[in-house]
Amino acid sequence: MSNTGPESEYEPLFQNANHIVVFTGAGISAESGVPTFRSPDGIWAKFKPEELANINAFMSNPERVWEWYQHRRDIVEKAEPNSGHYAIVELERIFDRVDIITQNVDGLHIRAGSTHVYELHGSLHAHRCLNCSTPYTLSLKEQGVPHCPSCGGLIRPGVVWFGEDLPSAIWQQAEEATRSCDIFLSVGTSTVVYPAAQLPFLALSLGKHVVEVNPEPTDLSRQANIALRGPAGEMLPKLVEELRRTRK
Ligand code: BJW
Ligand code: ZN
Repeated sequence: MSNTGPESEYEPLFQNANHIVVFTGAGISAESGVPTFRSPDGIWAKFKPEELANINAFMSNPERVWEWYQHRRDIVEKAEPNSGHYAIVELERIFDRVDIITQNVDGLHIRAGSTHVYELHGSLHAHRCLNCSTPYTLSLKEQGVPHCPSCGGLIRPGVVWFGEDLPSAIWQQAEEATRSCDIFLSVGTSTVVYPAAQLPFLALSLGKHVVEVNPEPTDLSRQANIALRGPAGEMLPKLVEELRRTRK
């Protein structure tokens, strides 16, 4: 079943649900001015992931990779959460348990005020030593790639690059939330990067109700119980409004 807007059709799905998981990707932050990865004007249209988002790229040209992340930090620091992020915060007034599993590294769910946020791919604001993994706090004055005060190793961005494992405790929490939820809401993700993309399919295999919000169809769309076609900043506030009206 697919849908073009939040109609009463989905009400029964949400009526008795207590626990909702919201799984997000770059699309939720698009309306905050943060570029997505795989859109025609997205990050991977301008840069090659193999040159920037893996450990070999960093090892062979740390300054270039660092500069690219600095540029992205600048964009994110100027950005504000949008109505989609705030609608997700509002879900906490409607459901007993709300878990946000995000692939995003921009920190906008946390800035919007969501309580339980699992950052599967790390954060643009976290850094650690490549050599000894000691966390590192970036200072504003710093130019170029910093070195670790403990061992002199290069400091790397605290994000998950291709070929790297996801942080295991966060992954386990995300999996547990997916296994125990009633509704799995997938928002603004192309659902192509694994293992994160396993989660909506795990939810489907366990018989959870899966709802997708995305202006474009994805690999998930045909299997989702409901696919809401439109931007998150419009569809999520409408969904929340409808839930407030119907779930008293
Ligand atoms: C809107 C909207 C609006 C627009 N409202 N919606 C073959 C070879 C090699 C590796 C692999 C392979 N097959 C599988 C792998 C593994 C690989 C993988 O999945 N690759 C596939 C791409 C093929 N995965 C990994 O490597 C992962 N690790 C791993 O598997 O470890 C085990 C292993 C060990 C050793 C060797 C191999 C494996 C790690 C994945 C890490 C992903 N990292 C990135 C970069 C993070 C750091 C950074 O930001 O720089 O994470 S890649 C990038 O993609 C980023 C995102 O989190 C991730 C997902 O993208 P997302 O969020 O879905 O964005 P888009 O742009 O794709 O989609 C946006 C969507 O929004 C679109 O659908 C729009 O329509 C929609 N949208 N506006 C709502 N307003
Ligand atoms: Zn170190």
